[in-house]
Amino acid sequence: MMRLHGYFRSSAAWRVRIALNLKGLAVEHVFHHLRHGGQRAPDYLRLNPQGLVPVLETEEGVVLTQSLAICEWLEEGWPEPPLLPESRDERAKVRAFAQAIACEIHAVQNLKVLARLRALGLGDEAVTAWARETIQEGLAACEALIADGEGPFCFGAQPGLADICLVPQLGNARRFGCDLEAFPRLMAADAACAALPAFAEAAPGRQPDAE
Ligand SMILES: N[C@@H](CCC(=O)N[C@@H](CS)C(=O)NCC(=O)O)C(=O)O
Repeated sequence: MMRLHGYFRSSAAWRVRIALNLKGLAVEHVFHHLRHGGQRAPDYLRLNPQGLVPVLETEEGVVLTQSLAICEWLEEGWPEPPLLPESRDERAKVRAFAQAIACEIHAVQNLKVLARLRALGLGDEAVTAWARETIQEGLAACEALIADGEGPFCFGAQPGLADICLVPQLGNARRFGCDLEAFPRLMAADAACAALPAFAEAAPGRQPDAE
């Protein structure tokens, strides 16, 4: 059986949990407590020298890192239901939306960056404001990217890679107190996702390591 290394609150691991659920794939979960430094344990660093979750170990023992690479690997191995549209143009748009979240929002407000800001002397209030403003600004761009779409999901009638990235990022947005009322399309996609067991069961609060 495949093995997913994660942490209940990790939005990157959350993405992979959703993708696995959408594909109907069962995995063994291994949880690493990020606030206690589990990701820096020598055994874990041998798996992922970046010291980040998620890691997916395949049945053949191949070690995969980076949530978007893992989602695309799942897509190639189990094409149904598809996480990416058929049209090449649309696929590029979905990937761009996913990367707008993974590279431009999440990467700027993740645990490691916030810890660095604290180490540089910023207090809790300033660090929270950094995260909140980063997310708010990034989500405004995401809202504009899909504003003309029909929905209910980010790119049409079926959930896909964009939704897989959006839902965990909205989880972070709520944690940092963002004002989400300005984002009706994102909220509609979030609501459509929340109604699906694949998304609901991947939520942090449903994981065995949830606190
Ligand atoms: N780009 C990576 C991001 C992974 C990442 O930032 N993971 C966070 C949790 S969401 C982590 O492991 N943080 C540990 C740390 O910062 O020490 C991916 O998409 O997999």
